Amino acid sequence: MPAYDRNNIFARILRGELPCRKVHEDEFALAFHDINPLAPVHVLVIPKGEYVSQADFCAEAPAGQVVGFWRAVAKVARDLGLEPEGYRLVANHGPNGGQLVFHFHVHLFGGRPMSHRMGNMPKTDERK
Ligand code: DGP
Repeated sequence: MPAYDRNNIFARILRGELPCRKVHEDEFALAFHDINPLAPVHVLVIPKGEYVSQADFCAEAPAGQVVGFWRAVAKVARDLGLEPEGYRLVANHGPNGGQLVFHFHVHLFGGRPMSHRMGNMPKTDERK
């Protein structure tokens, strides 16, 4: 994995240097709509801190921040009304995982049934 780049896109969004369509913000996390949505709801949740990946985040972040981040993910899903029908969480890790932005983030997909083909990201026209 690369070292953390303080000028990656999500770092710049966190600093307010680039705009985003914000869904939620608290002391642990920022959530915003993905620029290229793959589902009716496609939100990214990122921790406040310099973490390249989920592995980096879990190894390096204080325990309270890890808990706070994952609670924020759950809150976003709940607040967007996704709980009753369900949703999918994805965290891409490294090149084989398809990670493009090296600031740890969780994709939250909802608003339609997801495929069982877990190896692929959902496509906009995908059906069950
Ligand atoms: P990943 O492959 O897991 O690293 O996904 C990166 C996601 O980030 C991808 O779905 C597109 C999204 N993205 C990239 N640049 C921007 C941006 O400037 N704004 C927003 N909102 N999303 C972005």
